[in-house]
Amino acid sequence: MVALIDVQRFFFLLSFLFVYLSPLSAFEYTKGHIVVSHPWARVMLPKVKVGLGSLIINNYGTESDRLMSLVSDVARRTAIYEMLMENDVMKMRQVDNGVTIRSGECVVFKPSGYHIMFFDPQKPFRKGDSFKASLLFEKAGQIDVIFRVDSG
Ligand SMILES: [Cu+2]
Repeated sequence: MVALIDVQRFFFLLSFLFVYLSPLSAFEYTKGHIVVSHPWARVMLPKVKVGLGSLIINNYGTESDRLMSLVSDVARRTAIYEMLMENDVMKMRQVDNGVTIRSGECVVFKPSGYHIMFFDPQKPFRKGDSFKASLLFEKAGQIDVIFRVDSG
C-alpha cells in the first residue's frame, strides 16, 4: 500500500515537472477539443521566395474536425500542401479540402507530409523570428498561433 502511494505521488510530481519544464508547453494553443502545438517555420536562404512551416494538431474531441486554411500577414499567400507518392514519384500538391483530424487523432505536419507554404514573405525567415498566423477549423473555429523560426 505504501509503495502504491509512493508511485502515485511520483507520477503526480512528474506530471508537474512536464507541465513546467517542457519547452513545448509554451507553444500550445487550445480551443475546444483542438490543441495546436509547436508551430515552426524553417530558416530561409536569402533569395528563396517560399517559406515552409509545420505544426502538430491533436483532436481530443469525440468528433472529427478539419483544418480548412491558414492565413498570415507574413507572406503574400499561404497554403496547405502535401507531399505524396504518385507512380513512384514524390509530388507536392496543394490541399484544397483541408486536413481532417479524426477524433482522438494527432496529425503531425512535416516537410515530407502535410506542410504549410508561405509564398513571397515580406523578408526571408531568420532564426529567432516569430510571426502570427490564424488557423481556421471547421468546428473549433479560428485559433491564433505564433510560428517560431528555427533551422531544421
Ligand atoms: Cu511544399
